[in-house]
Amino acid sequence: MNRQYKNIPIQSSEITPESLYLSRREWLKKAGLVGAGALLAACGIAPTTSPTASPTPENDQTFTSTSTNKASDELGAQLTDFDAITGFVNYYEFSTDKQAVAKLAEKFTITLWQIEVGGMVHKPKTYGIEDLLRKFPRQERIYRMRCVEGWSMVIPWLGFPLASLLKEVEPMSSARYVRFETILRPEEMPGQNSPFFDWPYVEGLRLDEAMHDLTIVCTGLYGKDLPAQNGAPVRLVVPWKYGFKSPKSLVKIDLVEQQPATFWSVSAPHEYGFYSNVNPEKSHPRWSQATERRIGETGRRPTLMFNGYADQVAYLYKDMDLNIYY
Ligand SMILES: Nc1nc2c(c(=O)[nH]1)N[C@H]1C(S)=C(S)[C@@H](COP(=O)(O)O)O[C@H]1N2
Ligand SMILES: [Mo]
Repeated sequence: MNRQYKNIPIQSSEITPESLYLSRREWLKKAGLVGAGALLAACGIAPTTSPTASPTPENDQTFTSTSTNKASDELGAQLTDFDAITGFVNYYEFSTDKQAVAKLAEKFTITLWQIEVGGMVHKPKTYGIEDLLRKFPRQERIYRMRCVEGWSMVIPWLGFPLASLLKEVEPMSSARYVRFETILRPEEMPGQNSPFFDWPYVEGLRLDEAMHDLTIVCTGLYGKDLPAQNGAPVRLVVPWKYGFKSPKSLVKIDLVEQQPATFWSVSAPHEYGFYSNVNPEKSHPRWSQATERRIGETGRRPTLMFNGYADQVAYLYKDMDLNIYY
């Protein structure tokens, strides 16, 4: 909690107001209003579901979303509850038990963090988190996160395009891929004592994927700094790929010539490829990827090609057979 960069301002105009983040019940409490009718009348919030549908306990747990505010993604889906985003996480360095991670990550040290950007660049540079926040103003990006395991969330991240950072270090023309390395600290991360994986967790993108505006360096969510369990102090988010292509706790970014090895493709090569674009038509060897469970919803919804970002990213793969390059 005692982060040195806690007081770096973010542009408030870019952040969704807190009222839009709170559950209807919480909002009512804060606003001192007494009933849902009063809430709707008082601030003109229109429910995304049919206005005649009566609220249920399940609805009450979800977050308010309207067509006129930013508290939904561009497909109109509501933000996932903060408690779910921070309480149900994949972070194998701590545990393979999603609900055990938050507690285990409580004392993770994130002060004096540095991130080294180098490899095939003209101006290699090491940034403290404070430098990053000062240099690259963070914006809110509401993205869908689709885990390869078949669940998904809608998360209001705070971050800035990775492209801004890469441009500053000036990639050489021979650079074709970007390699991401995360922290190795087994004394604070019990999962790193597991011999079943090759630590540290590493990932990679093709340079054009890395330069795409959707690809962000992420330092926060829900208008605040990242919680440790979500990858504090700095992670990557690549929304059209399965969640594991969004590495947490980044310490190193290298421009390279050859396609880099990645944590999951090393650990299970016939199950995970380098690209790992969300693709409902390409099954995982052990299960279908056609549908997903949106956390907070009942039932399943169809998974969309490139996680619904096809209009923005399909061109990156236009000459590729996605059954081979999965
Ligand atoms: N360093 C690291 N990054 C990681 C992981 C991990 O185990 N270690 N898990 C990945 C997986 S499988 C997913 S689905 C996302 C989940 O991000 P979230 O918990 O913030 O939603 O983080 C990814 N980044
Ligand atoms: Mo995942």
